[in-house]
Amino acid sequence: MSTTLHYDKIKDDWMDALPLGNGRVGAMFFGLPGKERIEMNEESLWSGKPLEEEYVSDEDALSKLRKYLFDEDYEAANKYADKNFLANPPRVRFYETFGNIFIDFDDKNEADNYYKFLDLSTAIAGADYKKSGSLYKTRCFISEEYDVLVYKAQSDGKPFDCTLSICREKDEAVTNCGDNAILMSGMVSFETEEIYGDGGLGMSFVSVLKVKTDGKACASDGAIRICGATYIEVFGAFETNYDAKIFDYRKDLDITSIAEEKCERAMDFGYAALEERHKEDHSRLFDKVSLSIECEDKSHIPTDLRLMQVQKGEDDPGLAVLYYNFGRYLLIESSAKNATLPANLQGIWVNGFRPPWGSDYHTNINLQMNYWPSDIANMQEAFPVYLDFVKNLSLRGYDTAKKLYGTRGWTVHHTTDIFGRSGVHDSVSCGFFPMAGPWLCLNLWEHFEFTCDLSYLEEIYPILKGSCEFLLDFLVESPDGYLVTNPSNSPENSFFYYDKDGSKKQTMFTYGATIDFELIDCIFTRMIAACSILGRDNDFAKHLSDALKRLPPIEISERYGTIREWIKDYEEVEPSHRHVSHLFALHPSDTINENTPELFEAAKRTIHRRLSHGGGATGWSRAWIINFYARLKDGNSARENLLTLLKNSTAYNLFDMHPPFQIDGNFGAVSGITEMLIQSHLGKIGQRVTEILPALPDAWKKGSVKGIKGRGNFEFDIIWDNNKPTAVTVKACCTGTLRLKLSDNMQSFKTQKQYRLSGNILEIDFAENEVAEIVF
Ligand code: FUC
Repeated sequence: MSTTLHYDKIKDDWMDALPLGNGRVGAMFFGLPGKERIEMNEESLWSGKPLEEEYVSDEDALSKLRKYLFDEDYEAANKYADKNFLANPPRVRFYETFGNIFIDFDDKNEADNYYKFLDLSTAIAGADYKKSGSLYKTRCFISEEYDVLVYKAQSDGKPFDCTLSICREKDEAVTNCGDNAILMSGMVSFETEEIYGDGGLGMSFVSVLKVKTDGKACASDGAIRICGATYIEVFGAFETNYDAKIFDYRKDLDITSIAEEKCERAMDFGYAALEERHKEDHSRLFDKVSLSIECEDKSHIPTDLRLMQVQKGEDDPGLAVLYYNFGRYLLIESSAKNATLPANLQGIWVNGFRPPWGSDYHTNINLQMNYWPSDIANMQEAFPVYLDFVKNLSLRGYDTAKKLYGTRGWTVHHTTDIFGRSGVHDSVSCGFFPMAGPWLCLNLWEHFEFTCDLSYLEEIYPILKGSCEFLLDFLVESPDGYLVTNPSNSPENSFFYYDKDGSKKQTMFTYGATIDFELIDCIFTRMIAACSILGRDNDFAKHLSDALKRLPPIEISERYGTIREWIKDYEEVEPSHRHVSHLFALHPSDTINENTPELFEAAKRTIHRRLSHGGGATGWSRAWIINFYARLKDGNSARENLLTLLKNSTAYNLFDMHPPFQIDGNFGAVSGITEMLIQSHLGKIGQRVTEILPALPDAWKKGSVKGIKGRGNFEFDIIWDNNKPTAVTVKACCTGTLRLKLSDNMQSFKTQKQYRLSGNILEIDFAENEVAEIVF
């Protein structure tokens, strides 16, 4: 079965622990027989507070900066922008741990027959072991409906003694409440630091833990001592006073009462009923999709050993399926259910206080990548928090666009936090990426194409329009007469140039990076479609089409034969760079495709050049490459890169490794694998063409997938054998016409439905909820 991660070794390391979540509350379950540890998270527990960003720029400053950049006086531009445009403070703070729950068993004898697992289909983790002659079973899950962590330890033999405690190691106080409960509360404190701004106290947090046992429980000194138990059940609630709707905390929330009530309710409902309900709730989301590839069944082998075997060069399609399911599971657990914020760089799971990159929201690819799979892999329930977040962020971004660029509309730059910061952060070179706002809009649009929900389109319309207004005003005429972005960067990548004294220098900061035009083309085209679908803003749509005609085209580099990354054919500093931003038009956008053969070939050379210099070194970059190869219809290379992702960038608990842990690679890979099985980005908006198994690797000879989605709101079950589809079941989730590309191996088919053939496109009209089978 490809839905269980399991291990036979006891390991006391966060990276070997197993993630649980209900969207809002997260936990890493360690499964330790001596002193059990569960590290807790709550999606909003960040340091810092809302703050007004300061900049000293004005219109003259922007003109001056633009001139430096057009003159390629990049050093002066950098210095000038650093002084005038960088936000003060320049960095966003951190997502933090909620603390650790410990269940310290008195019996420290060695455990054997150890089995630790995470069942993705039930979202329950646990450990079974023998200790001092008793068989212990521990189980842990996070209830969606009751919004609590639930843990149970049971022995089949002698009663045991243990102590339950919770500890955050910062800002907290723990007190007892009666004999069977403890309460941890505090306010997040943070220091004054030049790059992060003033210190102070931030949001409040509370956790309540209650215990039920057949032994004797007695709370004292902020811990609960349990004696003579054959079982303990722990119910834990975790609250902060942050409210994502206002990007701020609320002083009027009594989070202690909320936490106490949640625990009480859960305890009254009882462990067995909670577990039953939890399984039902979870399977409704998780079971929507299933993938199977015929191969040797290695599911009995511990997951870490399977990964080691793949690292040694063995093939294991079953592990790829497990990894796929794990990625889907992670998005559901960090972004669906009770989530109010989107998944950050680590989803909702962090260890300690200063996680890498603050575990923040990076918006020059990472946040967007997190949501690539939400529609195609049928996890729409994970999407609303992304929509809410971008909507709120756009409101902040109006001020930023006006202050920094004097434009209408809104934008944000390459990082943000739960307080909606939107300026130029970190450093001018990587931070000056005002294209993050438009890029965030693409995910919003994609959700429309997958759902065809007109009321949703109404909802996102002002966000898209605001982004286009920003772009229209931000574009400026270049010395060559094109409309270009200035300032700009091709995310985090540098090129060589010669300064006016003829010395060879490097810069990231520039004007007119290729990704910008690909993005503008993508967003304007979609906005024009939105105007026409909703019958609005004709003049505005006309402005957009006029501007589109004046953008620079995507060029092929004479130097390398690749897609050119910048406005000029500059020499690359790092040919292996992890960002491949100039292929945005191949994926996630669509203007480089098999109907643009020269660019399509240049895109192949672009990836090849990156990889031949050691590219794809970070997990998320490798995951993007899988998507690229899928779009290039090269299933064998997509599979090879998936294997490399497993080999080089995957931890034993299957977390993606940048390194360190970063969740975007997990999500990017789910998107990539799904794109190997279905694509629907070609054809006109509203008349997209679906392709079945467009990039199926030779090695995946026989298999099936159920529940994946195509644009137009169709759901597909596909069975294949001998590398050819044998049957496709289509469910129309709304009324519409399916356009299915009949590739060479699909020419002879049968279906009970009426159909039309237009060249190699099979067209079938569907009513909402209608299901039809096509047999090949
Ligand atoms: C992007 C990447 C880095 C890292 C960071 C969180 O800026 O360039 O590799 O993933 O986000």
